[in-house]
Amino acid sequence: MNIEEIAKQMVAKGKGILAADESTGTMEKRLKSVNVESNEKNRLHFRETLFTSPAMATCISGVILFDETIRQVSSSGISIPELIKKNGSIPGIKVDKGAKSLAGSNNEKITEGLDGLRSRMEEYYKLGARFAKWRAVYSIGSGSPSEQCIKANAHALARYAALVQEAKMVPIVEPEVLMDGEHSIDECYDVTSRVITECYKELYLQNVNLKGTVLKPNMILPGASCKNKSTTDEIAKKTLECLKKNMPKEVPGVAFLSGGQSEIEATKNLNAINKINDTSFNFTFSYGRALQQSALKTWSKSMKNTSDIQKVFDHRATMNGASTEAKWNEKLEQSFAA
Ligand code: 5MM
Repeated sequence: MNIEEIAKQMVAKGKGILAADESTGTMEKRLKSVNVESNEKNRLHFRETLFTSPAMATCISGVILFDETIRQVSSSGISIPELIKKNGSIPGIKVDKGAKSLAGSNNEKITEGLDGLRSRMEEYYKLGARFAKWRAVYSIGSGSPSEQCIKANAHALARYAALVQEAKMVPIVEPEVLMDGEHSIDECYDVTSRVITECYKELYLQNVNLKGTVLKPNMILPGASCKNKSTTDEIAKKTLECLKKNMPKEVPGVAFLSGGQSEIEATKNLNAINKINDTSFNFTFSYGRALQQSALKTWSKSMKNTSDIQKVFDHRATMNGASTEAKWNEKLEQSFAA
């Protein structure tokens, strides 16, 4: 498959991406929150339980892996990327080295990881990855994000994307405007517009083939501590408007991050966006927390009970799959029998 075909498959209707690329530090926090020790064996066990779940074939188009996981071997003896492929999904890899302090800024972040990326991409291709992910983060605050932060991160995202395409893989471009803070939904709209516009300026400059990319943005939401809450319809309307205005038509689709929304909110909002989608873009999910939270809790209670854990994960994946086609509703949500 060429990169344009892979990108289309990643955002195909009815399916979405499982973001299982938590770095060791983040995984430690997640496992600690359910009182499980974070070691290599436990991290692999949880992830393998999801990767062998029936919903992988029906609702998951791709899985983003962390460097540790792409090198691991499953209990059935095949490598993790092979296992993912066998279950009908595309293996991908997170290649950034994390958001670090941006020199000369007021506490803002720049995502690092460009040095040596060309040779790392060659290796990841050999290991089976067919797409990659790089996440930039932006906080909303007084004077933030600055032009400096927006431009520096857009440049890095575009340089990354060009290197990924050179290695015949699809870059997921993830500029995440964080939900933390008291900002309004309109401030989120404005900042996200500036961030996305700058990303595409840089992607053009670096000659990235937009048909072979996927955008992974935040939805347009009020800050988590904002007093004025927004309705699902308002979130959907503003998210669609923002992306319509700032995304080039060539991009095949969008795979949203969940960014701290609850599992149900993330599903509901995606469904509402798809209900009013009048564009050529496919809107799907690339959720980490909003796909894994309940499954992680179930796993922590009884690691050996694979069928219960997979039931919980399959339900979430199925609900989000339905949302990509605007077919989700409360009744469907309640259909889950634990
Ligand atoms: C799954 O979490 C990803 C990796 O996080 P760290 O590098 O901080 O360990 C993260 O990039 C994720 O892919 C996106 O933020 C989407 O995840 P959510 O949980 O926001 O849907």
